[in-house]
Amino acid sequence: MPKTVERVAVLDRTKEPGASGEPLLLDVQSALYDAETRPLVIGGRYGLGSKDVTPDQILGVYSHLTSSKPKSRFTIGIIDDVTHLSIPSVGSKDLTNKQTFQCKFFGFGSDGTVGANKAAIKIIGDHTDLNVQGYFSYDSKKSGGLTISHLRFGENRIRSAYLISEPNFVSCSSASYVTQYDLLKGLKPGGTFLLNTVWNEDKLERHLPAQMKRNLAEKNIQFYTINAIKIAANAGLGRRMNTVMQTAFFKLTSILPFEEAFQALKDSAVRTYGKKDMRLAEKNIRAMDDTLAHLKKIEIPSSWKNSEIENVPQDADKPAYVSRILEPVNRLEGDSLSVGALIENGMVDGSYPQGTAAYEKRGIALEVPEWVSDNCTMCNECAFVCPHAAIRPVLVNEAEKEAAPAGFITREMRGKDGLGYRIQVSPLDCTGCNLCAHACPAKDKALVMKPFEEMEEKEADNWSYAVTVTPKPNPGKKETLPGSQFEQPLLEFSGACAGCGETPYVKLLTQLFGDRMMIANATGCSSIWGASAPATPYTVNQDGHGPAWANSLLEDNAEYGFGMHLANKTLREALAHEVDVVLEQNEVSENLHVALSNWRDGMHESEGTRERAEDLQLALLAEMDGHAELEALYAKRDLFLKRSQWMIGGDGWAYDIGFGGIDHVLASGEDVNMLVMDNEVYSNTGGQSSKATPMSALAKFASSGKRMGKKDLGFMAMSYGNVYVAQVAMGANKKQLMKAFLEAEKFDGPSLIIAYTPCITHGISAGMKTMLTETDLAVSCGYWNLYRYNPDLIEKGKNPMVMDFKNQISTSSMTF
Ligand SMILES: Cc1ncc(C[n+]2csc(CCOP(=O)(O)OP(=O)(O)O)c2C)c(N)n1
Ligand code: SF4
Ligand code: SF4
Ligand code: SF4
Repeated sequence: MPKTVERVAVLDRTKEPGASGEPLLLDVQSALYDAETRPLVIGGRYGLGSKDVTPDQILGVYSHLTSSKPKSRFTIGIIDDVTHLSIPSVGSKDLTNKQTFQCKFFGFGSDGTVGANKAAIKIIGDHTDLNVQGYFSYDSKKSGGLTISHLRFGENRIRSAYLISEPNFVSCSSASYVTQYDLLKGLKPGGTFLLNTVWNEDKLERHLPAQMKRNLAEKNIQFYTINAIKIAANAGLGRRMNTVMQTAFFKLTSILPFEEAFQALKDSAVRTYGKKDMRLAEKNIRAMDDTLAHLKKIEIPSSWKNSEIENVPQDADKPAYVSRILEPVNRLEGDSLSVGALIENGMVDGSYPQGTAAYEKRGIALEVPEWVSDNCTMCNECAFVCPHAAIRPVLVNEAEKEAAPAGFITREMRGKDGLGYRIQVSPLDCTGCNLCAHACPAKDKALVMKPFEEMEEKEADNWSYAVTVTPKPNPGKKETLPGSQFEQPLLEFSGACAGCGETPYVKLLTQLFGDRMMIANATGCSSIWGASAPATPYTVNQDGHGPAWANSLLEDNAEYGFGMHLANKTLREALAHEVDVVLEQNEVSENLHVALSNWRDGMHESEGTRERAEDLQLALLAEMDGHAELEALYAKRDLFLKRSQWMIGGDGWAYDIGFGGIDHVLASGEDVNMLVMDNEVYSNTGGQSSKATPMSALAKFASSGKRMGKKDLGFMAMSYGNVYVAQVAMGANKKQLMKAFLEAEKFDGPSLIIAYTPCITHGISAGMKTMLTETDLAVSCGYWNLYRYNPDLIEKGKNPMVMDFKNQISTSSMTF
């Protein structure tokens, strides 16, 4: 280090609460302690919360070092208006070489954009001497979320280790993004914007936001559209439109002579897909050929320069958290939120308000189901299977029918005077997975998939109205399939993949027990779709009751949930002791005595727990004034209800990484419930094999076929003798699934439910719309056995093992 150095700033990408400084800072300070010209050494934190570290932040550090009184501790990339440790920014700066061509691709998770961009980098790297760079950023949703690919190409070495802020080219795979993100932010004047859309000029005029129109016109942007979905679908590629967008990219940029790029793309398709199936390669080539004919240059009307930016009226009922935190984060403006804003919105302890996924309205479906009322048998199966709670039966009374929007037709609910029934979809929350339409058992289908735009126009008001009608008492029984669906799902609009096999199970649990559930969630897909910050899909009912949810780790989830259970149990036992004392003193009214005794007798019973808890609360309220002991009981009213303790997670948790804890907790004999969503791989990390992966299956880490057979977790648990164990499969037998959930929760001891769970990582050839059929095939070919092992039956002199599948195998395992 030159002797002339007077000041040093050390940057640590960590925060060490309680330490006198971060590790690298302390090391540098120690190393320079004996230096002759001991310079001033200050320490900063950077890149926390995965924040991008940009040139202006680093320039800010230099600038700060030269200030008269530099802070000894500081932070960059965060606006800290509470401890005031952040240092001022020097304003946005892109230091990337001007010759470097920068591109941003806004994709839709699993549409192939990221893969296509990786392929583009390879093509350009292979065919030119250009330097190439790619970085891929994702939101917290599973597939169907936002992906942004940042690509740089140039003759000079690329040293820009930060995201692109001033692109030459922007591509967008989803037209719904035009209102959600500032897609043109930083796009250079004269740059190119490519939009995948079905809109023609008239519709562009109607749908593009005014700010975007202004930018396009003022910056003289070269604007192109393409209907990539249609081209991909015509070529037999479903919604995988990456090939189309990639071809358009090479056509619109001159990074490579187009003919050369075109040939390279075709070669790449043959290399990538040809090995498995030459027909797939041919479909891709057909899509490429079609692209050129359909790429359309939009002449930007000069009037767009003066587009008037409308003032969108704010919804007064919207919680502050939604408008101040959720919406800016979802607009990709989260980095501009200050520490103070988080504190003001109640996020000091790291907890998030529930039910905020309902405000996201992602609009990611291409097609949405339309209800054909005359064909409907009111079976509620559609709502039962929907992974996103985007389709529901709605009940309306006469007055609500009168007040409903014109298109809100209803069917009469037989035997329920005047009650109208309707199946209502929320187009903006639907993912277009098709499961409901597939599951609809009506002879003439009562659900037909229709284009999103059409359904959004027809159904948006109907959905808005449906969520305002008063909740009605369940006209059926909550314990039956149709009846369960009249209960409000307390898990809705999660960020799981379209058609996910996991969420319908958990959604059903919330309909049965959600108002008193405590969930410990293992890390895995369910911890991601269960809490995709900033939105939370777990929600509350009209009384403010809903599941309490938390995620600890993959390896300790059973113990984590066990801790929740023991804490609750200990507190309730102490409360029971206090109740006993009051009962023994025998100085309360008969009414309160009955309420206390009922509560005491049934404190471990799920059935009727809410009624007993409410009765006791009311009885205490009536006579507690001036009675310290009664007031003390009332203060603990949160403990009156018997909680329903669940530990949930995937097979990676249950069979592998968290197995030791599961075994320990099952052996404890305590009253807890576990749900294992067995998709037979580690899905969240891309499909690695687990001990649940069946023999010979191909998975990551088992690329030549898994050598060992699948571990029998259910059998292991059954060997304890006092554990309730069930295997279930939603598409195969919904009634058996219901029975298993109800019995497990009722069982006064540990229970384990292993649920067969198709997943996008399985690569089901017909797509996730056949998710339920897959589970059915798994059962009917004898691969997945449905059973319930209920130790309670032993006491009744019965066989505890109930096989819920037919002896006869009806499907060949090859079909499965
Ligand atoms: C101890 C530990 N190892 C690895 C990981 C990385 N990891 C996060 S989620 C996950 C996959 C979990 O798979 P599974 O339990 O089957 O749930 P799924 O994602 O399939 O729902 C892994 C390996 C981790 N979080 N903790
Ligand atoms: S298409 Fe899928 S997400 Fe949409 S309502 Fe049907 S089941 Fe739900
Ligand atoms: S599954 Fe079909 S028949 Fe059943 S309620 Fe839904 S729309 Fe009606
Ligand atoms: S379990 Fe599979 S389908 Fe569900 S969110 Fe995870 S990856 Fe997607």
